[in-house]
Amino acid sequence: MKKALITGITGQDGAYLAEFLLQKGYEVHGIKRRASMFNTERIDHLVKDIHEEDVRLKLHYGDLTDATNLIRIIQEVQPDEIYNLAAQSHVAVSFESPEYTANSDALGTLRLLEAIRILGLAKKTKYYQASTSELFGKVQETPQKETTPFYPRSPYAAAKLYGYWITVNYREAYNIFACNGILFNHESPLRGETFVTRKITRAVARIKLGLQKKLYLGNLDSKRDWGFAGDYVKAMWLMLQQDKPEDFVIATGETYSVRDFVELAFNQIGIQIEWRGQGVDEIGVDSGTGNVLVCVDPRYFRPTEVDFLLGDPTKAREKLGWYPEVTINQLANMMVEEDLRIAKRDLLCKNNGFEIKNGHE
Ligand code: NDP
Ligand code: GDR
Repeated sequence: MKKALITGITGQDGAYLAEFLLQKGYEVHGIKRRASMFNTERIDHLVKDIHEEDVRLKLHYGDLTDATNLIRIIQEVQPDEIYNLAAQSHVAVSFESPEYTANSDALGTLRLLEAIRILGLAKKTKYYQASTSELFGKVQETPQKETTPFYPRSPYAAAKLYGYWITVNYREAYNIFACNGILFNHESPLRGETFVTRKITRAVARIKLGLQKKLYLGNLDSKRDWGFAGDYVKAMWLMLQQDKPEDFVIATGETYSVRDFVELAFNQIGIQIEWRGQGVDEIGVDSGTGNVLVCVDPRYFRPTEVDFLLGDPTKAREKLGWYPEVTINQLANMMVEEDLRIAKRDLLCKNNGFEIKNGHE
């Protein structure tokens, strides 16, 4: 039985990848951080009681900032494949915590690769690095492909740039089977609530049920190539099944603005959004009732923005046989449906006197 180790298993991609690898018959090990509350909600359905037999998903406490801990876990597990998905993954937050972001996202990558080398696993353990379309940053060429020059525009992207190149370097220097997946934005009902698509679909559901009045957003003009996370984790696995390690762009080849996604999401509940005004005064109005549903709040603007992302997944299609299956409309639909289910539960609780935690940004 093959063994995989996933860092960031409690995140969106970790949850989809763990499920995918378990279905493929892997023994899956995951690294989770110690938190003051339970933090395994996304994978609870996959975790068996540890006292049962045939437990194929095992969790270890750890952190990408702690090298000795990573070495111990890798030594114990002896994985055939490591998927490094852990990161401080929020671009806006990286401007607030740049040093921590560099420590976990840049040096964390180095720590894992060094662990493979120190433990003599260079021939055995294949390594996947969660690289990102944020590397392209300021537009140099469109659509963006494996050979497009990088121009990072945030502490997050700069940290991931180090992660990208140190992965290439360990591949070339020590013959480690190491691949960068340069993944464009991918979303799902499991997406963190502070990323823009989920923030939008969650607001749409809560507005529909009367739990929220308005949605406040930052830059409505930026364009992203949004795919479905469930499709993208398959590409991660495919990269590690090739004869030789290479880097791949994973994208849909279509791009939409934040404004477009707002319209799409409200369409799912039968509301047409009409835009009025400009810049910070722009508002999104329900064309049926005239109610203002969307406002711009400059606090969500970033010091430097990535304006336009559009990926060219030709190499992945030709070499991995990978292509995205879920369209942007299906994606918006599945996210709004799930957020409606959650909002209905919240409303039921509220109507029965239980206050629901709403989180803060
Ligand atoms: P999430 O933010 O949903 O998940 C991040 C995971 O990393 C969580 O499990 C989190 O743990 C864990 N983590 C954060 N910091 C540390 C640390 N210091 N030590 C150990 N674990 C840590 O991200 P996604 O699932 O969306 O993304 C997965 C990876 O892919 C990330 O590296 C991201 O940067 C990258 N990426 C994502 C894209 C996307 O569109 N989703 C596109 C391109 C790249 P906890 O649950 O405790 O917070
Ligand atoms: P991104 O995703 O920065 O592309 O990084 P995010 O969803 O945070 O932002 C996308 C675009 O939407 C604009 N925006 C807002 N963003 C957020 N979060 N909140 C808002 O209110 C808002 N209003 C407008 C942003 O300015 C931006 O232009 C994601 C992460 O998953 C990274 O880890 C990953 O590497 C990249 O995708 C590819």
